[in-house]
Amino acid sequence: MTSEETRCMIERIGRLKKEKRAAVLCHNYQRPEIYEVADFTGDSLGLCQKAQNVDCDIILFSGVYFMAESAAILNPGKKVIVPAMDAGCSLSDMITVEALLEKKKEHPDAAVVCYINSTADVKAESDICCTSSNAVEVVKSMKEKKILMVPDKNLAAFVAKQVPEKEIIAWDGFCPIHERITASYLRDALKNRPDTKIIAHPECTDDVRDMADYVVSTTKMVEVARNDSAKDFMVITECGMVNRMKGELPDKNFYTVCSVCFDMKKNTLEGIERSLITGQHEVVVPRQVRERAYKTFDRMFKVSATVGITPQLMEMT
Ligand code: CIZ
Repeated sequence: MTSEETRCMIERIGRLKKEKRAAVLCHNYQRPEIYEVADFTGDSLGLCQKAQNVDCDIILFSGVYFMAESAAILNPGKKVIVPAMDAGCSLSDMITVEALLEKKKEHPDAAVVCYINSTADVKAESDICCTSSNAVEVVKSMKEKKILMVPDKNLAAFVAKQVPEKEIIAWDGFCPIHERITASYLRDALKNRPDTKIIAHPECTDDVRDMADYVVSTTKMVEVARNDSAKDFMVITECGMVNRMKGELPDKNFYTVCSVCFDMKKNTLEGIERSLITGQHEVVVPRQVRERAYKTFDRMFKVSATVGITPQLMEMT
């Protein structure tokens, strides 16, 4: 598409949003042109929470499936649609509800903490949900000593280091996008950049996390770069994140060692326009699952509110 065609499409999407009373929620990892049509850009939890307060009939979620499912769990009165039904998450697919039920039998005294990157079914069988912004606080808040953390072993290892008083049993799942980023790539990228601060995502492997100055969620990445007096940052996560950071903090320099999530990139402006016109593809979570999954979110919100964690969203004008 030429830049003129892109501009026209962005304008058409703006008109469709008004006509359909739709809000577009855009995950940080999306293509930069999608930021242009978004009402809010941020992490999955912040976006779902925001959707609860937005006056709209339709939520179009530009992200991956578990995110739209989370929006549907938290916003039962609104229609949730996605441009690409096959934009999934390999990490969330690394656990099934049947396998979780088996594991729970092995550890009947463990509390189950599920990462937001999981299906609604898995959330419904968990005690509490967490995100990469609040996983440490969520685990600390549990009364049980034994915690089964699903499905990301890297997030579990990150939490285990900070909460040694708990016995963490990690599910053997991982995000293939973050696992592809190795410490040796990072060392190469840092050659001749001695003053660069490293910001890594908790889904990265141990050796990458160990090299980082900050290990934080995508939401927190913007915040730590804003508050740190350093000028140069190396951002280690999915490649889309660095675009958001450059946009928000134009006076700082951002470099990245990143890997592309092709599922995230299945969303396009064309797909968004088509979805708004057709009202497809609707994400529906069966009521019984939704109600049980909602409780895991609700418990997490209570912990987040107690420790004062609030999502930072970029409101688009
Ligand atoms: O919750 C999200 O949006 C994910 C998957 C990562 C993050 O750190 O924001």
